[in-house]
Amino acid sequence: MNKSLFWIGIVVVIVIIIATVMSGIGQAPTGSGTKGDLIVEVPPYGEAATQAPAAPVAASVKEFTIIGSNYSFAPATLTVKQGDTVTIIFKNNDGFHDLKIDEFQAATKQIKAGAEDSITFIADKAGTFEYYCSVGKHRQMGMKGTLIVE
Ligand SMILES: [Cu+2]
Repeated sequence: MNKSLFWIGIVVVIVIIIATVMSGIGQAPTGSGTKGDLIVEVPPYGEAATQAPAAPVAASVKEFTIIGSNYSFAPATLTVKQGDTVTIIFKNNDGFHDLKIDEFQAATKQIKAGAEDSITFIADKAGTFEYYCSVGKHRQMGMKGTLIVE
């Protein structure tokens, strides 16, 4: 009697495991771990779970800090990938400056020494672009840099 109860117990456990696995396959990968480790080991579920976050990785967010002074930017070259969301934090060390990139309609405010402003844009065009200071003749005096979108 005890022995048959034992086997009924085993069958019940197996049925519960199968039911849990099947429900895991049927569900969209929500990423919630409420079903426990058992679900993670089922290949269709595991692959879906690792593919889900892959989409946002393709277009990444790049953040740079550019220091402005009389009359240059540092760094003077930035390289990003096409499609990247680019944020430039412009910190002005001395003088009165801004930072503009015409092709992406991106421009900081004109700011005093010690101030900072930032711009964010999507680098949706490949090529080589110039960022520059639009105050006075600063651009002609060399206050410019190169943005490479590859
Ligand atoms: Cu300037």
